[in-house]
Amino acid sequence: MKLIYAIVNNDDAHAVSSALTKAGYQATKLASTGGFLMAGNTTFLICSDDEKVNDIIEVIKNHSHKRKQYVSSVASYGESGYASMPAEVFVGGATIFVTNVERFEKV
Ligand code: 2BA
Repeated sequence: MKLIYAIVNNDDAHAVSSALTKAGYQATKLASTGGFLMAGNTTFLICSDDEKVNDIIEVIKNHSHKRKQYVSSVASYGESGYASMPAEVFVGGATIFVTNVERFEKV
């Protein structure tokens, strides 16, 4: 058994959630925050049989999109001061971790 953690953009969360349900996979959604952009994202927890992991990742991949986001960075000009300049970062599609599950129970 594996536990899949998938961090997706909030804008894709609904589509990912619907696609997982439609494909017959159970998932738990957690509201999360990216440590770099400090923006909200969604973390899915999905526990599944080993042989289904690739299919689940494919479902997530098909509904998660790459996007450009801007983060403000500060440039210093010595004594003449500072200027705030937006820097581009590419976020997503999905960041996925797969771990082993030692024990799984529903009691
Ligand atoms: P954030 O930490 O808010 O990162 C958003 C995007 O900012 C990242 O997109 C990446 O393009 C950029 N970024 C992050 N840290 C950076 C740094 N130190 N220098 C320059 N650019 C940086 P993604 O890589 O697609 O990550 C999207 C979200 O997935 C992240 O949001 C974070 O919540 C999660 N994530 C990504 N890698 C992770 C990891 N190794 N461990 C845990 N969570 C991770």
